[in-house]
Amino acid sequence: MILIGENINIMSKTLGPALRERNAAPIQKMARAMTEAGVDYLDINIGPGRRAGDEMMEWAVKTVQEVVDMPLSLDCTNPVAIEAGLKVHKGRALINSISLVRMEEELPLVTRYDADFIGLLWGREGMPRDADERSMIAMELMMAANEMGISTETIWFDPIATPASNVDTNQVIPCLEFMSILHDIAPGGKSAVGLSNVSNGTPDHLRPYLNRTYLMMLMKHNIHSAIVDAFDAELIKTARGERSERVAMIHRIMDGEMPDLASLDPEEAKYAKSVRVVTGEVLYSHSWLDV
Ligand code: THG
Repeated sequence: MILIGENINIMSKTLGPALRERNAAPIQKMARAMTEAGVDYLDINIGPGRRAGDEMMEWAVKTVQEVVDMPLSLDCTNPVAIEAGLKVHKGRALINSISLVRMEEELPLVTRYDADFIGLLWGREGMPRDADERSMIAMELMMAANEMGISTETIWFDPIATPASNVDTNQVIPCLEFMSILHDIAPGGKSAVGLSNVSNGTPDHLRPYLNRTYLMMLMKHNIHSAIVDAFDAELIKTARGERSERVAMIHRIMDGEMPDLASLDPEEAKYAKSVRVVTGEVLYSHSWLDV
C-alpha cells in the first residue's frame, strides 16, 4: 500500500505561516521527519491557492525536494498552482486532485507532465450520495481521461470519506461499496482515501482509533493508497501488514461476526467498537470507546 503523508498543509498552525512566509526550515524539517516515519509520498496541501498559489507551490516543491528524494502529491484546487509545481517537480508527481468540475483544464497537465492523478469523485452537484453516483462519476472521469490517451492505471479514484461525527452525512458505507466494485467499473484503476477525514471533529486522542479502523476496513477491498498522518506509527504498521490478526477481526465484524467484547483484550475491543461508529450504524458520541 502506498502511504501519502498529509502533514505539510496550509491549515497547520506552524507550517501554514512557514508556507506563507517562505520559511524553509520548518517545512524541510517536517519533510525529513515524514520520510523517516516511512511514508511514500508527501502531500503538499496549500489550500485553494487563489492568490499567488503558483509561487507558493513552486517554492514548496523545490524546498521539499531539496532535502528529500520523494515524490510529491500536489494538493490545491487552483490548476495554475498545480502546473507551477509540476514544472519543477523531480520524478513522477501525483496531482491531488482532478474532478469533473475542472477536468478540461486539469487533464492536459497529466499528459504534459507525465503525472498520476487522484480522481476525486465529486459530482457537478456536489458530494455523491451513494455508490451508484460514485460509479457514474468515476466512469465519466475515466472516459474523459481515456479519450485523451491517459490510461486508467494513472487514475487513483478517491470516493471521498466523510466525518463519522457528522452522522447525517456519513458516506462510509457507500465509499466501501464503491471500493468493492472499483475493479469492475475501472479495470486497472487505483484508489486513494483520506483517512483523517473520518475523524474530523473528534477529540485528538481518539482520532487514531477511527483512522486505523477505517484503514483496516478499506484493506478488505485492497486499497491502493491512503492519505495519512505520517506520525501515527501504529497506523503505518497496520498498513505494512504488521497487525494481521486485528485486521482479520475487523473483516469478520464487517461480515457480521461481532466478537464477545468482554473476551477481547481491551485495546482490541476499542477497534471492534469503532467499526460501526465509522460507518454511522452506531451514532457517534465522544464517549463511543467507553460504552
Ligand atoms: N482526499 C484527497 N485529498 C485530501 C483529502 C482527501 N487532502 C486534504 C485532506 N483530505 C487530507 N489532508 C489532511 C491534512 C490535515 C488533516 C486532515 C487531513 C488534519 N489536520 C489536523 C487538524 O486539522 O486538526 C492538524 C493540523 C496540523 O496542525 O497539522 O486533521 O480526503 N484526495
